[in-house]
Amino acid sequence: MKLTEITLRQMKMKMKFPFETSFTTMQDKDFILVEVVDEDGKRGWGESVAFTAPLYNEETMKTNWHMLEDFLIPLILDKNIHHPDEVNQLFSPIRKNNMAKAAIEGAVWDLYAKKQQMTLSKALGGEKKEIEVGISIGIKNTIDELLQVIDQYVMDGYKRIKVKIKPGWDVDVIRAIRKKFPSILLMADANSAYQLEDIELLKQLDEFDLMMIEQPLASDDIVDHAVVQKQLKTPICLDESIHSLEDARKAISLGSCKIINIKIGRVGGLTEAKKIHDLCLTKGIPVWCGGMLEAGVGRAHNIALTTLSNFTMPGDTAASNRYWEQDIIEPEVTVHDGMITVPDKPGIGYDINMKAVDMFTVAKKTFKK
Ligand code: OSB
Ligand code: MG
Repeated sequence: MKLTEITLRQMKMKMKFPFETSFTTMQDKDFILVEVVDEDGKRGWGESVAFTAPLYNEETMKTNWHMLEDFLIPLILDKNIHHPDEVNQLFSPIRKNNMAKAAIEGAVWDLYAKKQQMTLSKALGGEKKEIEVGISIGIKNTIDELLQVIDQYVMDGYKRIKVKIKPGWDVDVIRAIRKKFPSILLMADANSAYQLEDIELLKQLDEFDLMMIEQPLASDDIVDHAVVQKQLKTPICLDESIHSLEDARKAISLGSCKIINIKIGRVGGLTEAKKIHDLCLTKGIPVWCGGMLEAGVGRAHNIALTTLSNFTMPGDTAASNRYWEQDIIEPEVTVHDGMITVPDKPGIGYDINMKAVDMFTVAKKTFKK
C-alpha cells in the first residue's frame, strides 16, 4: 500500500446530552476525522479521540492537527506499507501524541483490511461475532435523577453500569444505586479525582461489590495505585495511566491494577492495543474497551478491537443513538440486549455517511506528495 492522499477534517457534532465527569462537562464533540487514500483509490478512515481541552490527557484537537500536519503525515505519505503494524514503527521517533498517531494508524488498518477483503476484526485476530457492552453515565444533579437514568439503561439491556464519581459524589451515590439495583454489574470511574490520603473513603466503596474502581488516583501515577490496590478488595482498573505496552507491563508487575481499560487513542493505535491485550492475556489481567464519546468511525474501531478474546468484560461502546441524533456511519451502531453484532463487511464494516460527514465538517485539508 502506498498512501497517495490524506485528508484531515475538523468535525463538530452536538451530543444529545451533556456528559459530566470529575474533570469537565462535555456538550459539543469537536474532533478530527482522517481519510487515507492509496494508489488504487481505496480508502480508510480513522478518528482522533482528543478533546478540545487537555483535561483527560495532554492532547487536544489542535495539537493533534499540528502533529498530523507537521510530523505524522510527512512520515507516512507516499511510503510503501506492507502491514499496518509498520505505522507504529514509522511513528516511533515521535514521542507520545498517541491520539494523533492512533487516528491515522486506524485509517491505515481500515484500508488494509478492505484491501484484504476481510473485516477489521479478522485482520486484528478477533473471533467474536457479537460483543457485550455496558454504558458509562455522567454525574447528575441529583441521586434521584441518576437512579432514573440507570433504570432506563438497565431496561435497555446494557450489561453493566458505570457511573462517574468525584469527591462529594461517591459513597452515598453508590450506596443508593446498590440499594435500588442489588444485582447489576456496577463500577465507578473517578478519572483521577482522588489522592492517596483519600484511601479510607475508597475503602468504604468495598462494601458495594463493585466490579472495579477505575483510575482513582493521578493520571501519571502507578506507584500509589499499587499502595491503594493492596488495601482494597475492589479491583482497580487503570485507564489514564496506561499509554503503552511498557506502562501495562510495569503497572501489572507493581500490582497497581487488576484490570486494564484499553483505549486505542490513549495507547497510540490498534497495534499497541493488541500488544497490551496479548500481554494481559498471559498475565491473567482481564481487559475491556473504553470509550471517548466517539462518533461512528471511532466506535467501529472499538467494536473490532473488542472481538479479541481477552476482552472479557463489557466495554463502554454504547449505541450511536445514545450520543447522536445523526451519526456519520451507515448503518448506525445499535445495541440489542446489551450486545452489538459485529459487522461482516470488510474494514471497519460500516459505510461512511458522506452527507453527514459534510454536514459536520468545519474545516478540511488534503495532503499529497
Ligand atoms: O474515563 O472512560 C473515561 C468519556 C470521556 C472521557 C473519559 C471517559 C469517558 C467515558 C465515556 O467514560 C465513555 C463513552 O461513553 O464513550
Ligand atoms: Mg475512565
